[in-house]
Amino acid sequence: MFGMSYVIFKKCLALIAAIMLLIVSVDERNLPAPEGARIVSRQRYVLEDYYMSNQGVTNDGTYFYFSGKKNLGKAKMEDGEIFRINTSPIPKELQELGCDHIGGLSCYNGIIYAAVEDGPDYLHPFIVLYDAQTLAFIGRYYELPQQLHTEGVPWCAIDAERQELYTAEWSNATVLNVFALDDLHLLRTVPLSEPIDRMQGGEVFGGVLYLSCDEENDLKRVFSVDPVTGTVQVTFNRNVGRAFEAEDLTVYPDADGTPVFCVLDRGARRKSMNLTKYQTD
Ligand SMILES: [Ca+2]
Repeated sequence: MFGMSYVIFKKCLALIAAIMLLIVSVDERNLPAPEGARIVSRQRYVLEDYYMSNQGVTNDGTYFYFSGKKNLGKAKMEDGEIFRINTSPIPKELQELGCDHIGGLSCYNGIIYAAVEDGPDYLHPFIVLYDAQTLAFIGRYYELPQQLHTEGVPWCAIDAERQELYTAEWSNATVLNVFALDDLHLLRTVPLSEPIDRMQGGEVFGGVLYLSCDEENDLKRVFSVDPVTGTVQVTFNRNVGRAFEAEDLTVYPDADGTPVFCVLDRGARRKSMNLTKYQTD
């Protein structure tokens, strides 16, 4: 009897998911094509997958790792299906400080580095470390200088070659913060050639920091920053439309070593997430 109920429950969920996917695809019908890049593919997440994937994304070449506000998720890159979750990843002592939001992710050497912040005063910006295999908290976190993160710490990006981790103020950022990867002490700040607004996430590829920005226009551009010189450039316009909220991004090489940019967007109805893959022209 229980078995039959479970089968019916799963079929109902699948039907609801199919209807939701149909509805959210309507929101994307008239979006203009990106400029400076083309869309390779797009994956949509609804229902419980939405809650696992609405903030952060990173990859290790085999798996995508996602964060929701209070969750972590893991998917094989080949199919994008989320198969492992952690529904209570924020350590208790950080929760007691008011930390209730996981933002952007980056990963290195089997460890996920997650930006975790409190609110509404943003007094405690943290980087919290998780085991990439299990998604379990590994017992290490680092509090970042609050005066450099007055609006929290929405993302972090690891530069494996330079053994550094980057953050910045969420909006109107004028400097890039550079930390040593081993113990996250501040090494320096690098002035940016122009301020960047509403940065939602980043990743380093080929020595360049790429950033997803939730601009208050329809472009939702991807920017690049040279972490040494601070030079800011536009990489491409996504033309996603302001009804969507741009979130984190991650980058991986295709078979030829050319970068594939994977950007998360929260859908117009805030019930779905898109992971869209782009390659530049
Ligand atoms: Ca990321």
